Amino acid sequence: MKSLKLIIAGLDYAGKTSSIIALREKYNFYEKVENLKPTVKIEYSSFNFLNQWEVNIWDMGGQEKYRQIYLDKPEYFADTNYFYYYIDIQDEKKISESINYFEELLTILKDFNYSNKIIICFHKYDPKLRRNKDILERITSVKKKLKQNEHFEFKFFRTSIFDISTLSKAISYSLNSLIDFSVLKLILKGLIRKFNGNYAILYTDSGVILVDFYKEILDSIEYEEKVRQSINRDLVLIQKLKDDNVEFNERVDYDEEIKYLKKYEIGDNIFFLKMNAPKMREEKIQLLKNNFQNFENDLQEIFSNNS
Ligand SMILES: Nc1nc2c(ncn2[C@@H]2O[C@H](COP(=O)(O)OP(=O)(O)OP(=O)(O)O)[C@@H](O)[C@H]2O)c(=O)[nH]1
Ligand SMILES: [Mg+2]
Repeated sequence: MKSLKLIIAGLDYAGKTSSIIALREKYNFYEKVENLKPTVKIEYSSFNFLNQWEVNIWDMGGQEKYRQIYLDKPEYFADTNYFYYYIDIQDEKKISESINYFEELLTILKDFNYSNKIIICFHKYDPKLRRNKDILERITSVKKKLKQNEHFEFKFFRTSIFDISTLSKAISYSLNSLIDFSVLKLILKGLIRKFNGNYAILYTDSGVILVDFYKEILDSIEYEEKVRQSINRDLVLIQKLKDDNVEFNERVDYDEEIKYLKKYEIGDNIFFLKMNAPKMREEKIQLLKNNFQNFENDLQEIFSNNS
């Protein structure tokens, strides 16, 4: 297996360790997170991605005394594959300190020729704050202050432990670029067209989003909210199936729309494909299931070429 180094940095209390726990557990983690102590220096954990990569996570405790240690010894940042920077968007008082620290780290990353995008998470962007004017203005103003230069490209996310889909999207952004999924993306697009679907998402059994495709809808705030909630339900379900070791093959929900989730086992990997579509006749549902069945071959092809 290939090793990857993923760093998560930011000031103390930004929510780094909480996010790692929330992403790993997906439900019933709130108590654990509420009582978290500050991370002492660096906490290491690792994560197997598709049985091909061992992703080593460096959760860099952000208290001042630890930051000083890292800045004095930049080697900590050598050979970083993915760099995530957390900014607590609720804490206005610490924003400028956070930007300063970020800029010091950028200098170090530049010296080590860090080459991927820098991922910036505006964290604690909780669902109830989504239309909060102060927070939105703060995000805009921080973005302006962060100096993008010829060395780096930034990618921004708004994340919260109260919406796991936001965390999954942030981490998936890096991981799903490791494999070329363009063929699968086209297939999902085709499925959406054929069944007039709203969206189709391919997950790993640890909740990484490998490929997703959304039908474009103009009324996007409401639509986005619906998609987020749907992804959160999928992520919790997929995690529970794993935690409780439940036999599962497929599931169709007939609400006001059809929701179809199917599990695939390809070699040692487990995947789930989800599609939401408007109500359809029984024959069409059967056709949808046949199409999902065929998708197994497409997965097989991608993963036999990549292993
Ligand atoms: N409202 C809100 N609170 C959060 C969120 N994420 C984390 N927190 C809270 O923020 C506090 C600090 O979180 P930690 O994960 O310990 O922060 P950290 O960045 O790891 O801090 P250090 O280890 O000192 O660097 C915890 O009490 C969490 O409950 C979030 O998305 N929203
Ligand atoms: Mg921590």
